[in-house]
Amino acid sequence: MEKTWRWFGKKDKITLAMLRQIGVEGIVTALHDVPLGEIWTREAIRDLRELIESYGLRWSVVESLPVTETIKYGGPDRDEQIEIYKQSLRNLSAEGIHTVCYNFMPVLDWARTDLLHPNADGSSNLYFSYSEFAFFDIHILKRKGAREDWAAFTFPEGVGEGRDILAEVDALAKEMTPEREHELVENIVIKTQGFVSGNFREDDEAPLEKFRQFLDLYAGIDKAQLQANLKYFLEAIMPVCEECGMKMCVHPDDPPIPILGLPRIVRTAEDIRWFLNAVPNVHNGLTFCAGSLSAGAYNDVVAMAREFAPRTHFVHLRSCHIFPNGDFTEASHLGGRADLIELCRIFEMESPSLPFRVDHGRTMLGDESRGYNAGYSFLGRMFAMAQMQGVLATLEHEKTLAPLPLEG
Ligand code: DNO
Repeated sequence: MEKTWRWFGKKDKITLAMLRQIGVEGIVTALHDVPLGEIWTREAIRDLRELIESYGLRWSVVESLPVTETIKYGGPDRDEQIEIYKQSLRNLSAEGIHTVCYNFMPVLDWARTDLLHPNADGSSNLYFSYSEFAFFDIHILKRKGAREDWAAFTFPEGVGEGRDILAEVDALAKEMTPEREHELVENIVIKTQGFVSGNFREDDEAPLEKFRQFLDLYAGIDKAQLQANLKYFLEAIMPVCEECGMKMCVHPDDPPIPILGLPRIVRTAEDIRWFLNAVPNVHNGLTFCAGSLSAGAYNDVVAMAREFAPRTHFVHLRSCHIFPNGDFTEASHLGGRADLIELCRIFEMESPSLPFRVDHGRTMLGDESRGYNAGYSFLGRMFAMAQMQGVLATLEHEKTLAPLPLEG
């Protein structure tokens, strides 16, 4: 597979010169300065592409070309926004970039409650606590219907047995400090969203108010409607994708559970089967994010990789560990539920040129004070990248070994 790395553009503290030294071949990036919903011009794309190429690297994947909320909830200006999207796709293809990762998650791009959850060895990982997230929903966001939704929430089979989220939220409310409340808003709305989604910015003054307005846009939008809107979007852009050889790859919902009363449509094998069949075109594909999928106890990640490899255009290598109570954390790239070694074998067999990037990674050895984006450390990700390079080199080596004799 092609070894790529998510780089956040000229402002990223991790430079292209650094990436060259650690075995990166391709860059995954976006025009982060273009406001949401505006055309990515050929000039701006070329500018960034040439910068990347001047370091001996290539711009392999766009992550993300954001799909604006109006396309997701089916607002009055969605056709206009789809036209803009198509033009950006044409411009990217004219500059030689042919893989685009996007997501169809309403409002929130991804969610964690703790960005520096300590590991026993002194490093830290991202973490998702159901009770803290429910606390945020009920007491901080004060979403209408939140308490009822959490009262009805059930964990998937095998985890969270006997857990009473509302009782935990009430206990949390007694011990909550203004600092921890502030931190939860930072973690859920600002630090995880500011650098990726375009809906929220790091300097937003009233992020919760904005959040509520976004949520209101989805009143009455259920799973079937959101699926219909994804199909509408994909059918509209497929002719352009065919014409210019563009591979679209939707990112799974992270975490793969229903949250904030919003519909989620890329959580399970059944969901993925649905959207691949709804628009049965090879240009309509998947970002196989092993991390997002492995956070769902119902997902057999290896079986899913086997089934969906032919329609996978981009791979995120990351693995989650689910605790018996249902909370999850991001595990080592050689541990957790995702079995990244087997996934490398499956995807390498499918296509040796398929781009992958290590996703997230530990925060370690001083990463925490260097101002990197949440989940995108340098040393932690480099460590994970080295582990994956080792796995891939081993697989490559195995191919050249003479087969063992059948007997003896
Ligand atoms: C988080 C990322 C996501 C992803 C987008 C793709 O770390 O995996 O932000 O890039 O959802 O559109």
